[in-house]
Amino acid sequence: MVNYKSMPESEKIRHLKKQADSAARLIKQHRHVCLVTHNDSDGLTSAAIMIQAFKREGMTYYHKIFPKLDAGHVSVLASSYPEDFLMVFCDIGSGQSEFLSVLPNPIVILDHHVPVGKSPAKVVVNPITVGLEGSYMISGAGVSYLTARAMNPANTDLSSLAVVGMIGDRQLMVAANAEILDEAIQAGVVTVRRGLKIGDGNLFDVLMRTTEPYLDITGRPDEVRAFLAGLDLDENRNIRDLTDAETERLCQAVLSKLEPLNSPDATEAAVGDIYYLKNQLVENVFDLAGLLDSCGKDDEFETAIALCLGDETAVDKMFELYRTVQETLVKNLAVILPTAKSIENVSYIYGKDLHSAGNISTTYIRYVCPRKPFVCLNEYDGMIRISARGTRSLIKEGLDLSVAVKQAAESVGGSGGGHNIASGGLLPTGAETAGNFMTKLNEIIGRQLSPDERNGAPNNMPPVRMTGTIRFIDETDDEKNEKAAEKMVISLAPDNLYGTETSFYENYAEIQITSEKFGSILATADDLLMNADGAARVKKASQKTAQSSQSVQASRSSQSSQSPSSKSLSDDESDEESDDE
Ligand SMILES: [Mn+2]
Repeated sequence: MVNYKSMPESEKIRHLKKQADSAARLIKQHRHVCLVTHNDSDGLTSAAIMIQAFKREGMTYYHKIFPKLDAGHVSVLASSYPEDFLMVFCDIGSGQSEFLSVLPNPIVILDHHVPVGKSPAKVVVNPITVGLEGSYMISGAGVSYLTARAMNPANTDLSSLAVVGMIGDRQLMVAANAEILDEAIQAGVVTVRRGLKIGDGNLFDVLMRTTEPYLDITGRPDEVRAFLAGLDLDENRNIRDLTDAETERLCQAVLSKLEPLNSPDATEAAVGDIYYLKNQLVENVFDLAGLLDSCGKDDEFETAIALCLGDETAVDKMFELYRTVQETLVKNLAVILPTAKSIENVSYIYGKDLHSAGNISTTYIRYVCPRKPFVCLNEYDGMIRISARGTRSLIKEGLDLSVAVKQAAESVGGSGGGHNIASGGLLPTGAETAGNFMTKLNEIIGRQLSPDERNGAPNNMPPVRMTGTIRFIDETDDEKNEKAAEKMVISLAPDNLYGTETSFYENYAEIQITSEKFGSILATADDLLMNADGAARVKKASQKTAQSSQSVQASRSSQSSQSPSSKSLSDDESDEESDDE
């Protein structure tokens, strides 16, 4: 048994790629495939990646798309395709081992959701099985891309679609995601620009209908106009054509609107890198991810796949659909968000026939109240659909929604699962069931977030506070002049995180992390180093494309000073380590 827990991240990625190699080998032994994918933008881009990989091998394929896989779907699959067809599941299938085991076909699963039960698949490629986070380090499209690339190195052009999947699933550019982005930049299929992380279009229009970020001006024409006038920006300008200075002005204004929330998830979702996909018909990654999501919800699967495969006739139709979906969502949010209630450990909305429950949940926890986990209960089609969301700081405090929703749902005769930060479930209908579910969920989340419970420490113990330090050092004269270490520390924005502080010195910069729990110091350090590594790699790659050598130096220096510092952190506190496990 391999111990993935203590393995460095790069090793975990290497193991994931080994799984992708096995999947690629098995796929290439088959001529006929049935591809089954999820219906969101990550699932649809996974599909587009695999379809192109199959085509390039001269394989024939059939494609099915499901929002959720149940026993009925699987029995239809079993009766529709001959037993020698390979079944490939993308961005779906990890939670359905029991159903899938009725399939006589060989199975490959390319997924990033939490595996449940013993999978009947011949090959599973899943980051969680090698100790990587499926919720933010790699998406279904990322896993599919690794497999496609293992099938043929010429498939690196498909990396741009993998980037769309990451964005669609709201993942972070860290770990495997950072590596894939790096490849996409190297391959010339993606370019990066800093700005507001929203689609292209005229300023008034995009600010009216964009819900990420959801601001106090969203959907309100007078407020949007006043906001733009205050920034001296013409409402008819295309956001893509703004100068760097204008973009910065817009970003700062949005950031200051978000400041009172004190939520790193919100600021990161609003401002940062925008990826332009040079080999896609829709270049702005936020536009393409949004378009695909709205197609998925509207059952316009074929149009979505056609667009990813380069069918120009699909573009106008999809933009129209996307705009309608966005406008409807903005209207719905204005009505629904104020109906939210809050109990001890969780906020919730209970509604009937709600559209886009997932978007409601994400918007609420990110832009209304990030302090508590949020659950949307949507009574629809004779069932109650659950959509639960957390934040990364809540995860650090012990929240695991995949476990909490599953246990609470099962206690009232329902089912559930997903990721620690975002999960879903189904309950039998009825106000009493909903009430019992919420009571149970509140109790479980309360336990998860209780410090005593996680530490296993006896009550009444006085808290011991520990501090870990990460030091970034300017090692060369060039770096000293550029203040590379200082820039790296500032770019990590650790002050947004609980219990961290930064200090700057002549030739180095430090981040101190203080906590009562050794585990959270490690987790925070791990996150920061991962982000530093990702930032350094992305920067290096984009600088290379821009042919500028300066910042490459900066990223190298910060990278090279990481390992000794992180080692000293564990050395200092090594006697505490056993408590954490
Ligand atoms: Mn996904």
